[in-house]
Amino acid sequence: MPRSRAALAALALAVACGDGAAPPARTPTPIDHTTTGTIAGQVVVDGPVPVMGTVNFGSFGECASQHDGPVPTGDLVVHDGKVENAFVYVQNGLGDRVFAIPTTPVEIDQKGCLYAPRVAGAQVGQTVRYVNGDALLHNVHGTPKDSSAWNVSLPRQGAEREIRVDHAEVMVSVRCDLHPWMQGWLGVLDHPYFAVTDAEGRFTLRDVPPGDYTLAVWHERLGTKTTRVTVTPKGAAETRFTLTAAR
Ligand SMILES: [Cu+2]
Repeated sequence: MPRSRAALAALALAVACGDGAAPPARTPTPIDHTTTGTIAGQVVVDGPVPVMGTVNFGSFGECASQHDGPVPTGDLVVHDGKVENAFVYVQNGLGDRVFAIPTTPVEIDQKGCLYAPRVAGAQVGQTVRYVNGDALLHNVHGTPKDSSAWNVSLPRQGAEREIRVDHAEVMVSVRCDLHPWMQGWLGVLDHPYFAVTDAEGRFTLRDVPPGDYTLAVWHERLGTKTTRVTVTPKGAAETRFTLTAAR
């Protein structure tokens, strides 16, 4: 192969592999905010729900000592059938619209050897800032399937590291390799229409262009589900997801 062709091939390979750098900014599609509406709703669970376990801190007394008594694992927070920490997002229907990447970082703390929040969302290319609120070493190990993994060390209280995820993925698992119970989840989308349910299982997506959408929910223990929802001009669509606990 001539040298110039070899160089071109090497360049093409380098571009194809990527290096985790932020993709070039694309011009956002204009949205007519006078016609946008909302999608609101609630995530509930039908039938009996297993009792959430408690964290086994093992020999990590410096983690256990930050809490008064047993600490729930956090993977199944349900109050009267209302599901907290479910991730709700528009899965389909936005067409080829391009959305601006928010300049505000998503911040996730590590406090008492737990991720706070446990479930979070970010846009592709948005800064996600992991902060260490504990006076001990944590690492943050994210393992997306479609983007580069990251594994950053946060050796002391107040330390922080920022990452970005290159491709949409629901959900990305985030763990600390030192403390095996530490589990976080990051939902990454190429648009801003996602939310994590509150203690009442509620969520609201705002400024949604009129249209027909597939709305999806993800929960780490209760699985996934989709539903169809229509947003009329200035409309307020209301929906409800009913999940079932595995027997
Ligand atoms: Cu840790």
